[in-house]
Amino acid sequence: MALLEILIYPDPRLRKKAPAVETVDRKISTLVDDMAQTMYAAPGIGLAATQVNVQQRVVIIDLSEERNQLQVFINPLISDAEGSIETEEGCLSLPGIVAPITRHEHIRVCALDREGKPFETAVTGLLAICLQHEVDHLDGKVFTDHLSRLKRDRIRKRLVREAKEGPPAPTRENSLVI
Ligand code: GNR
Ligand code: NI
Repeated sequence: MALLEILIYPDPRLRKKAPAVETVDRKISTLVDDMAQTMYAAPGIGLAATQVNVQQRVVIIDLSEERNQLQVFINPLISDAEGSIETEEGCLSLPGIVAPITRHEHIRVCALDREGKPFETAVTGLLAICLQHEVDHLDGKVFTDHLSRLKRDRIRKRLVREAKEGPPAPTRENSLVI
């Protein structure tokens, strides 16, 4: 297993649209293991391959308290999106930033599991939110793309400044709440 480097916005590599995985082979399995180690260490509840500079449609999510229920979505396709729900989203590629984002509350997703077997499931709530956030990453989008240009620019400038000056001391008050 290997800890991977997470790209920080506005890294232009976060803007690439990832192509579909053609075959779920040992390489993909290793990628999933490395992504899981990286997500658990961060810590985060989800991670898209785009964030670790791998251009492949691979997403992992673990919403469990014990951090032992990894869900793998290869080539995820969202359909039947319904309802809307607003939550404070964060992103490992935008450290220290949270903002309220509106997503669909209920979706269907079909994907391949880590064995390459197709499955389809209806998901709701935080899992639905997280999946939409991760599929956005695979399409080269980040959550600030859902905000006004003013808010997006403020966040981008803050992250550019922090990349130069180093992050602020880790006090709770440093979180930029839009
Ligand atoms: O760890 C994460 N938390 C989170 C909270 C609300 C909505 C989405 C997320 S995903 C994020 C990890 C991440 O950046 N995934 O791309
Ligand atoms: Ni993210």
